Amino acid sequence: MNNTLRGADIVARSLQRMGCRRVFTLSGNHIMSIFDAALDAGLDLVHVRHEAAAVHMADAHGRLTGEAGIALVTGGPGHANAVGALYTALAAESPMVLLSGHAATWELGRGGFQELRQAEMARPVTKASWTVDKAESLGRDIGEAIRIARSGRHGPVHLSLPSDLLEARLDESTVVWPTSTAPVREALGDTDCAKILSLLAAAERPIILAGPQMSNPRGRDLLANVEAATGAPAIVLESPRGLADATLGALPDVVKRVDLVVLLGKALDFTLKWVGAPSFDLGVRIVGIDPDAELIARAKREKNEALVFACVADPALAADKLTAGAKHAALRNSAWLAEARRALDDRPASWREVTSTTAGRLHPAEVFRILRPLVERDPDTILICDGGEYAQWGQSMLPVRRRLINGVAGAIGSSLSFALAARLIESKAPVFAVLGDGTIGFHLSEFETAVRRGLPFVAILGNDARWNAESEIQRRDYGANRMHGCELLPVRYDEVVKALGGHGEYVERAADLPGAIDRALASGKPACINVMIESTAAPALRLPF
Ligand SMILES: Cc1ncc(C[n+]2csc(CCOP(=O)(O)OP(=O)(O)O)c2C)c(N)n1
Ligand SMILES: [Mg+2]
Repeated sequence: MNNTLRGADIVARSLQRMGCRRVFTLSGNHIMSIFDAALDAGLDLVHVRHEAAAVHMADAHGRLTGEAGIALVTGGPGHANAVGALYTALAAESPMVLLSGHAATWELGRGGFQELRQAEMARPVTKASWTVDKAESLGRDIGEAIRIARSGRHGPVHLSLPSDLLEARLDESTVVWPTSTAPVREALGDTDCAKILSLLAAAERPIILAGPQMSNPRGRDLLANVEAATGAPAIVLESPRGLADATLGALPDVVKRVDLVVLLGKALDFTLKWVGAPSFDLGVRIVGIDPDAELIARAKREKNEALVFACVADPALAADKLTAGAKHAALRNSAWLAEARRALDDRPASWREVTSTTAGRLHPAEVFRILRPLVERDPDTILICDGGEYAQWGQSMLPVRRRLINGVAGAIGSSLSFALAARLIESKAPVFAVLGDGTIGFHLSEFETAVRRGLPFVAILGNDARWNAESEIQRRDYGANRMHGCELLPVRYDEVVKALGGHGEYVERAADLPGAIDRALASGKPACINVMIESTAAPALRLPF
């Protein structure tokens, strides 16, 4: 048998051919053949401590690069652990592929080792999910999965790989290798563009709301351009707190007054209160631009004639075309734009002075006043925000171009995995992760992965010894005397990180924080600055400041 290949070699070589050299993974019986094949294909296996972390890392890779991130896990329980994290990637519109080992085809229905209906399990949290049925088509299916992940509205795709197909040997001439992965991107038509620009021109107080896919620096640049050209403030809604996300300042006051909403790849959903009263004016009109015809149809059902125009188009291509078209039409509404921008970007003057009222604890605003010049020092800095109330202060006070948040899914716990993946992409600029003490527990052991791989980042942990976001709900809805089940211990997470081989700092006074951050950055290690904070509700910004 000359020129024979294992199925596993086809998988590894296909990934290499597609330019996916880095694979986030955790070992397991079903996939050891791929680990072996990775040696010859030159794949870099970043192996982690929990399958969900591998998915979060592939998600971060997808969001930061626009290329598909790849996660590889074993079958059964490994796959089950990974699936939860796909929910975050789906809601964040992140292009990534989860490859899972799988019981051999001859075992199925017979009580095979770790047998599980994996593709069905992943289907609700992916754009597409299937089990490869022939060793010959492993390569083609991987190419197809990557293409789907990067087409239309980006998102995760799952492939299950039965172990007998991975171990099968076949003649190289029978292999179907992946071909072009050019993603499908629908352009905005000339007539549609003209129609949308005329609606924008006729509006007095328009706004453009973009979806998570536009949250990368390129998307943000396109939005800045379309905003400047049309006079309509253009913002990304990427948080489960939606209009009320602290990043967006007094957006709730702005949207109350808008007369036209242009949804630019933004699903009409709970995050924007379905563009309904009382959050929006009853007479508001809506334009929908979306890569997904089904979401346009859903918006039509929801809004009827208030949806005055809708079309299928890629949001980035549409933003570019609207910008070019608006320049010619000289559309501008500068007074409205200036007013809206102030509401979105200004912060209360009192935040410059606010300090903690509890000895030995900082107010979150003190932490982020100190951190702000450090995130602004290098334009390539990557900021990651994750968790409840404390991280909302960070999102509100740290304007950066490169930012990852846990996203519309509202699932906490991804930030350490994100930080590690971010450092693999950005070799020089600082990577900061802002997270709460509840949140850090989900994937604390990824500090070991980061130490092992030599991937420095600085976690700025806000430790209030509680799941405060939920405590705040209890205080608000049930009363201060009914707050229970959300307390944690004031753990020395900095010591845990030291034990895992990283750098740890413990801070109880604002004056000690700058030095701690400097030492953490200088250590060249993955670091955790354990900042004791007072429990503080997320900021709710309403005009006038
Ligand atoms: C996976 C997941 N589990 C639970 C929740 C509910 N939840 C949201 S914020 C939060 C508290 C986070 O606590 P911490 O990280 O300490 O931040 P804090 O609110 O205390 O600042 C919880 C439990 C969630 N969003 N996602
Ligand atoms: Mg907390």
